[in-house]
Amino acid sequence: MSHGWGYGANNGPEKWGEDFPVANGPRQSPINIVPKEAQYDSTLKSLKLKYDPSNANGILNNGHSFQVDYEDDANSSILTGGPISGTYRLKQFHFHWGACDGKGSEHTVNGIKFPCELHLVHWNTKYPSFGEAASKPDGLAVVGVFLKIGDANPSLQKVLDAFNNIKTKGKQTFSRCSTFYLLPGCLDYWTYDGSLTTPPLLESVTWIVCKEPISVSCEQMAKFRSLLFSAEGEPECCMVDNYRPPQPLKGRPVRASFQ
Ligand code: SG4
Ligand code: ZN
Repeated sequence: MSHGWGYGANNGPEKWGEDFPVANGPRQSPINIVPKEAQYDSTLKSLKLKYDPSNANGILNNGHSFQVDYEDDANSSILTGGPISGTYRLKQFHFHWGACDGKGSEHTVNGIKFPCELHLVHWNTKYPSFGEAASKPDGLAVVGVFLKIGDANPSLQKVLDAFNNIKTKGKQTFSRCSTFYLLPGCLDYWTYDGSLTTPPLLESVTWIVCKEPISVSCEQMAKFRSLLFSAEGEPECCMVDNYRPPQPLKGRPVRASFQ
């Protein structure tokens, strides 16, 4: 991987293990979720997400995805309940998507891929910072939400409107793009112990994958695909297929919050 990791033939998920041996570790993500093999766990609590859109800090094209960063110096946007104990703070959210609608999600359900998957990344406030939490087994909790083609999603529009300013790698816009409520109506979820889905692939993530998708229109998906992996002045390379395929379960239980 001479030019750093990415999603291309020469630096994509198949090659990540060369620089990051944990790629073949015991709790890698994403996974294929097989609903009939998930164990209903009546002790799982309901998810409590309290998000303050006014502490969204700006949108960044990091050359792998784009992310909306949050100020995380106070408990303004937090996740509690669900499979976790304590309080986890929202750090950022980002997406993974395909070149066409038949692929793009990282998790799959019965082998089925969705066109896009949203990840809301939180860190455990029992640690002093995101950086410290990111290497602890209970350091991070990521809520995954599938997107399926349907009506245009008004909550996405504010983010999409910023895309002209973050077309290339390294671009950032500080417009306080507020008002996302990007969660499905029903918060039933599957949960399992996993990892970051990009290098450094740290095995520190409690995954919480929502059963119910949210909607996105074809036109909105087309806008995602107009972003570039490449930096300004480099040959243009469309930001598509920025997902890692499912990894071996290796005996891990997948629990369901619903019957
Ligand atoms: C995306 O590349 C994000 O933009 C990254 O955010 C994120 O890394 C990475 O995905 C992995 O996160 O939920 N898919 S994932 O496991 O959150 C981290 C940043 O680079 C460390 C900040
Ligand atoms: Zn992600």
